[in-house]
Amino acid sequence: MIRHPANPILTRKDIVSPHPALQDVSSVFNPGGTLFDGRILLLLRVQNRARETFLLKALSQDGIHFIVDAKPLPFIGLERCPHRLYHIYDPRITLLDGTYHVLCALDTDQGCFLGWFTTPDFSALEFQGIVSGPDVRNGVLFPKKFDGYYLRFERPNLVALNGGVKSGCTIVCGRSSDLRNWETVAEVFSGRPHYWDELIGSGPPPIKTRQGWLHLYHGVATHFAGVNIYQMGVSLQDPMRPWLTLARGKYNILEPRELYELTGQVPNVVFPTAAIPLHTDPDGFALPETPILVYYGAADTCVCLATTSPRELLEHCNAQ
Ligand code: BMA
Repeated sequence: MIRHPANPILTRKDIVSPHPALQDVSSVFNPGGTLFDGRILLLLRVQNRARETFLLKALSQDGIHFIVDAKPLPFIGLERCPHRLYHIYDPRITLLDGTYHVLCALDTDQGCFLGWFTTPDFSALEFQGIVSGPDVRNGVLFPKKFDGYYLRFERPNLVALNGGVKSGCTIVCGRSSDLRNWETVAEVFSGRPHYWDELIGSGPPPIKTRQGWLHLYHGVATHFAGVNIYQMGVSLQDPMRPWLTLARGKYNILEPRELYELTGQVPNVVFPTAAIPLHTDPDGFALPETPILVYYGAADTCVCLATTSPRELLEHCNAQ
């Protein structure tokens, strides 16, 4: 992965808004991303000094310089949510059947759920419902159907960390015929205790290549007591049955090294949430040498960009 020299490409200073809750915000990180109308669109997670969370849309021609909306993206239909909502965050965007689908984590008193939102044009996000049981995060939807089913990867939070926060060490694959009711098909893979990816969760929605689905994920090394290290890794998933793992890199492909990754609101974090291949063939497969723009949250404080290509990611999957 090559870090962009302009990193961090978005910081709290880029949030300029007349909105009273968006004055002098604390952080902007973990953005969802997609191509939209010939441009790169990011949905930024913005946290203010009351520790409230907002999603702001940002658009760019070159993927580096962004124009950020002055107002938070409105939500439609949140009154249908049966639980009190504290935070809607870490959006993952998938274009499917002509609609943009956004899966977010929802913090409630009953736990963290996956929330499903849709939009045709990013003027607002329409809440479609809670689409998981409690204690699930990192939901990523595949951009096509498989044998009549929609598929997603998700990460149940079954591990209690210090301080009671729940995390997880196994990514599972769910399927659904209506995007609303989901059942687990299979485990995808688990964390590797004692190594870089002890706890894991999917990053951006997987990228379609001729070899299979390139799947970026985050791994957490917890064995340094208080200091969790969030890194990025890659696996290759079967083209037709993506819960099958064809290859998984032994090494992380990005780890906190730069100051903006090492220090901040949560130190030692690189957390990928968007990966955009710039060129695909007519069947939607990413071209082997096309740049992939990977957007990640650094130290839960700012947004960074690293680039790679399908060929390089495939090499990393097979590195032993
Ligand atoms: C994870 C999520 C992310 C966050 C990361 C590092 O569990 O909460 O939103 O970026 O921890 O703090």
